[in-house]
Amino acid sequence: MTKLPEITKTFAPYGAEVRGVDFSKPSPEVTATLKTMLAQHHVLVSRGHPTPNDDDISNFFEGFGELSERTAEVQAHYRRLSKLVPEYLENGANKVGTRFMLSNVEEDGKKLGGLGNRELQWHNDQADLPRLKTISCLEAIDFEAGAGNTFYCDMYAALETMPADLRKQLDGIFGLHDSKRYKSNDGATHDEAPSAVHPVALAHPETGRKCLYVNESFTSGIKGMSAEQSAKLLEKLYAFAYRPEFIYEHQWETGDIVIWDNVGLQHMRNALDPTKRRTMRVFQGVSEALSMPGALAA
Ligand SMILES: O=C(O)CCC(=O)C(=O)O
Ligand SMILES: [Fe+2]
Repeated sequence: MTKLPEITKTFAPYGAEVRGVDFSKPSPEVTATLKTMLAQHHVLVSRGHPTPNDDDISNFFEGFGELSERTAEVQAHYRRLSKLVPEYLENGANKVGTRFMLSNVEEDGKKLGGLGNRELQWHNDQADLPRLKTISCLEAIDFEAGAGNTFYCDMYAALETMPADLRKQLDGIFGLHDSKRYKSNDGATHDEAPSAVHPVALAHPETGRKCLYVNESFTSGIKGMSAEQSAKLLEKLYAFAYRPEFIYEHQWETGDIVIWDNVGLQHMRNALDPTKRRTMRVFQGVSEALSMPGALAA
């Protein structure tokens, strides 16, 4: 019988440490258990396990849905991104479909991964694509204490605790998302950016629970509203949502594998401390469902 993972510790205001995830042995029971845990805890931290290899972790996530990195949209997205941030794909196998690395470390004149020490504002990964990426995952390959943590914000809680008059304004409206605001290292913008339209109050495709789905990195406006109206509403929503009681700060340790619900949670990081090493392996996770019928055509 498959041994099922267990929660060994919970964090505040959410997040949990999970023991017993063998990434080399995917099984439907393990996937189902982790999905239930994610619905409850949102962020799962696997700590103190052997580092899985790339193939194992890909097989493991395949149990959850279509691997995001294998979808045509994501491959096109990373091809564009690699023009902007070439080192993003330079982790030994400079092609789409392998692991991406994020790093502020340079060895022998070669960057170990992308993004350097750059700050990242609140976002859902790939919110600028029509297919929702339901799960995201990062592994700390080399993390020096104090290099820079990752922060998560619970957008289910944000939607559910919002004043009723503000919440009501969100019914039936749609956010416009693209990565034009994503800047390259030299400040150039992302002109060929893809775009997507998603409901502002968006239901998680599997649980049906609704969350607030606009974010300060990708959301350029609200469909059908003037720039001024959109900016005003978005500002109000962000002021409500990005507040301390909804935020979990993940304090990384080398070897941590963190899996999170990338629909109901947003994440960000501050600019990193350039004097401290930080290298993360990015697992693209899975992106299976469209946020609404017709989203691909949007
Ligand atoms: O480095 C981090 O803490 C987060 C990275 C991230 O959010 C991203 O690459 O999309
Ligand atoms: Fe991200």
